[in-house]
Amino acid sequence: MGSFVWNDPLLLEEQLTEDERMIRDAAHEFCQSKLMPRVLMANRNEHFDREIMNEFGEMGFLGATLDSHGCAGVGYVSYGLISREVERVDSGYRSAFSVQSSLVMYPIWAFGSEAQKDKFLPKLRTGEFVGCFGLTEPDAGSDPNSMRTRAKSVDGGYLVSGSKTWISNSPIADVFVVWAKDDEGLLRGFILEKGMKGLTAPKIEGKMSLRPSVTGMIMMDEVFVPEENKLPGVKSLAGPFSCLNRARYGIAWGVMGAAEDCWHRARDYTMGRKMFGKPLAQTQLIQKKLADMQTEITLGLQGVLRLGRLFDEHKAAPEMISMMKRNNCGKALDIARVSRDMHGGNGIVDEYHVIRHVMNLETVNTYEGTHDVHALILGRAQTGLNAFG
Ligand code: TGC
Ligand code: FAD
Repeated sequence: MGSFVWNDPLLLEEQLTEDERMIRDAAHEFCQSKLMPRVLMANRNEHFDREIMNEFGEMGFLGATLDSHGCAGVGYVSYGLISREVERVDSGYRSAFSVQSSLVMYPIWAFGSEAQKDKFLPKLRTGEFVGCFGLTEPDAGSDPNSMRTRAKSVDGGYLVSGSKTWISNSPIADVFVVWAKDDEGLLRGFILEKGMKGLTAPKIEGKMSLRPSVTGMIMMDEVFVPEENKLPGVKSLAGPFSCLNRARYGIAWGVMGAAEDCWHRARDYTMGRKMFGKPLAQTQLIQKKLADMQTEITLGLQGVLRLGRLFDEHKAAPEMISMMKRNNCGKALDIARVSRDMHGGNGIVDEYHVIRHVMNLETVNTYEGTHDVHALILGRAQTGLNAFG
């Protein structure tokens, strides 16, 4: 019989290639030494340090799966491993990384013209430019097809009008990938640039979740967007959804990092804290909770590893991604809440970190398709009956 590794029960380590382990180790070292020391005050002050984007760029994280314009061209398991290390620190930092990579660089790379790729990808890769992705609107969240933003055809381009809300990075963005319907009602993607007349991106204040990430609106009042800034390769919701597939996959890995942080902190805390004359970790109830965390995280990681391999073989289906995004976000949120409880009163103090993960994971369970919306996607796929609309 083999031996049991408590923090890697099914030996994920052995399932990774040498290159994947190296990328993971470099990401772990960077995140713990550069991001972790900043996160407490960033969360307290609701502040995103813009410099982090340049540091991500130096590490080669941004657009890492793309294979042109200086991007690293790594596989999807490596992308997932980076996401897990970043979110082990904070979901807000992972948000900044995944929006730039999967929701801004990917659509330009996949649907953009050569001129668009040459103009935007190099600066997005280094973090010199920050990008954002505008799909959600005040009255179109889970149902993006009901969006009101319109791109009216005019001489030389389009006049784009409408408002997007809950947009990660928009207040600090240089590049805005915005989705709008054209005169024929077809869904199109446009690259808006900071400084265009009629374009503003006010910050949303007072978030109690994802505080180290900046979130805002995109207000567009007849913004003239030249023809050359339209993404030529998109004319339906399949465009933005193909970006969401990648971001949701990264989230499914990322939340396992946040969950692991909560689990390890709960184990350390309950081993060190004595109540009724013995360590809390020596009680049956605490051990059951630790065993549940260990099991769910192990299964969740095996699921995303398998999905990552399928991604690299071009066999990943959207429903597989819905399953892992939904399961891993829901399980991570449960684990964070239980870890908070196991820390007793200390669990509500930011210096113990778990309450921050609880607050963050409330958002992660909601964005990129809510927990219930992914259930409906899976329900539709297995019954053939559409519960939407
Ligand atoms: P439906 O009829 O299902 O599909 C319309 C068209 O889209 C295609 N499609 C997909 N293509 C690729 N991948 C997918 N996952 C796809 N899902 C759908 C579909 O084939 C069809 O194509 P075509 O060419 O035939 O037109 O559309 P519906 O309107 O019934 O959609 C329903 C539903 C619920 C599936 C969908 O609207 C949904 O997923 N809603 C959730 C919305 C969402 O995820 N929003 C995310 C906003 S961005 C964000 O949250 C970023 S946070 C990032 C961060 O900070 O980290
Ligand atoms: P709603 O769609 O109004 O849903 C409310 C509730 O109703 C949910 O519980 C949902 O599950 C439920 N519900 C909806 N439809 C059904 C149904 N048919 N049957 C049963 N229940 C249903 N969007 C972007 O475009 N870009 C971003 O960068 C971005 N970043 C974000 C950052 C943060 C911090 C947050 C909070 C959100 C972000 N979003 C972004 C938006 C996010 O994707 C939406 O919040 C999400 O899709 C849900 O939409 P909604 O908030 O309008 O909720």
